[in-house]
Amino acid sequence: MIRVISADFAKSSPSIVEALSEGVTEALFLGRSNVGKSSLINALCYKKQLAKSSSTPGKTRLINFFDIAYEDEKKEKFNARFVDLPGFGYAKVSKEIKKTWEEALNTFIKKRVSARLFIHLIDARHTDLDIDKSVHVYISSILRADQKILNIYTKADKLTQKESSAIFRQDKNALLVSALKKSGIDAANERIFSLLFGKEI
Ligand SMILES: Nc1nc2c(ncn2[C@@H]2O[C@H](COP(=O)(O)OP(=O)(O)OP(=O)(O)O)[C@@H](O)[C@H]2O)c(=O)[nH]1
Ligand SMILES: [Mg+2]
Repeated sequence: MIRVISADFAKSSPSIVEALSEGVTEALFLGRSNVGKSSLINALCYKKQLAKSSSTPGKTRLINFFDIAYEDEKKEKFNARFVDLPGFGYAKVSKEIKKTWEEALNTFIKKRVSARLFIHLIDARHTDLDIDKSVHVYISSILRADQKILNIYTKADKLTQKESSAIFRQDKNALLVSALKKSGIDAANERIFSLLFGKEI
């Protein structure tokens, strides 16, 4: 089994210009505002307030970098970074601010050489939203040969048994997680690790 043995805040930056230097393999967490990006990062790292989460949408306004160390069964260590991003589609700011944020976010996503994995978070209760379709189309359109996309369904604790079965019928390998109940977290970490480092575990 793979484990996160350390996770530390590294830096916040408003744009790619101030971002950490490239080099460490990165997983970018994206999805609509309030879907649970920051909460999932905390759960994956077994920490409570590493990434700031809030019930008010639009909490994450900067690009936040976290240094992660994984350890495999043979005690080999692997360094990675998790990048917590502002949510797409947060409307409650002025058009001008929204435009500035979205441009900064798009530039970062497109230009970040170290980005190897786009983790697209989708609310398990609403798997068919237009905004998620646009996010998917957008990431697919800029995806380089060395990059992958992983979908993770969040807030699984809010689903009935019947609703979660429906998700698995659509996609038998679906990753369904709850940051609240800490379910699906180990499976998510293993999938993220193997996509980042190309290793099956
Ligand atoms: N029930 C439940 N609530 C969750 C879960 N994950 C996150 N939440 C709640 O959803 C809200 C938003 O969580 P965040 O992690 O801040 O979401 P975010 O995607 O980072 O939001 P922005 O930074 O605004 O884009 C908070 O009130 C969380 O407590 C979960 O697994 N289950
Ligand atoms: Mg956030």
